[in-house]
Amino acid sequence: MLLRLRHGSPTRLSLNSSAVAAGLLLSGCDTPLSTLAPAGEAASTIATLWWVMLTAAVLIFVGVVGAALLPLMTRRLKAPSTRAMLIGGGLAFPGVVLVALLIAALVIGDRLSPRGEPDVLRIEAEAHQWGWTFRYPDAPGQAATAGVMHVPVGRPFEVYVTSRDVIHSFWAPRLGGKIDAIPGQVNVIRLQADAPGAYRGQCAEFCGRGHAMMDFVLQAHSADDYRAWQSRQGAGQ
Ligand SMILES: [Cu+2]
Repeated sequence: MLLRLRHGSPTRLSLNSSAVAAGLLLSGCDTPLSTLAPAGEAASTIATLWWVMLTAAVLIFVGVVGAALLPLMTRRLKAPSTRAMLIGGGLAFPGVVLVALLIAALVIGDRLSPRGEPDVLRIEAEAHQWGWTFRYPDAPGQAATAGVMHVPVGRPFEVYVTSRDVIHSFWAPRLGGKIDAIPGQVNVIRLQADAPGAYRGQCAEFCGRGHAMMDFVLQAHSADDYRAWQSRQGAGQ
C-alpha cells in the first residue's frame, strides 16, 4: 500500500521511490571494486560481456514469462506442439545460447592470458595470510613492495601470482579478472591500466579469518612518475 504524503500523490511517491532505488543500485556500480567501472582493456571486455549477458538474460526472461502468460490472455493463440517445445525450447535455443557464451568466454579468456611478448613488464605477486608482496624483476635493485603494486600507465604488464601458504586469489576488479594464487604453482594474468590512479584489489578466495582485510592497491603511474619510482628503488630509497 502506498503512503499518501501531504504534498505528493501516491504515483509521484512511487516514481520517487523508483528513482531512489535506481540511484542506489547504479551508485553501487561505481565503487572502487566495481567491475562495471573498467579502467583497462581486459576489464572493459569483461564489463561488455556482463552487459551482453544481462541484456540476453532480460530478453530470455521476458520471452519465457510472455510465453507463459500469453495463453492466459488470449484463447485464440494456438499452442505449439510438445515436440516443437522440446526440440526448439529444450535443445536448439539453450544450445545456441550456451555455445555463444562459451565462444565469448574463450575469446575473453584469451585476452586475459599472457601473449609471450618480449617487452611486457613482469611483476611477481606472492600472497600470504593475510597480505601481498610484490617484486619487480625488471626494476633496478630487485625492488619489492608490500600491499602496493606499482605499474606504468598505458603499458601491458603480466602478474606472476603464487602463494606462500594457502590458496588465495588475485583480483583488481577495475583492471581485469581473477586468478588463483596457489602454493607451489605460478599463474599469470595480463593487465593494463589506462589512466593514472590508485586501483583497489582484493583477495577473492576465502583464506581464513583475515581474508576480508586482505586487500592491496595497484598504483598506476604516468611514464615519468614510474621512471622516478624505479630510480628511487635503484637508489635504495
Ligand atoms: Cu583471501
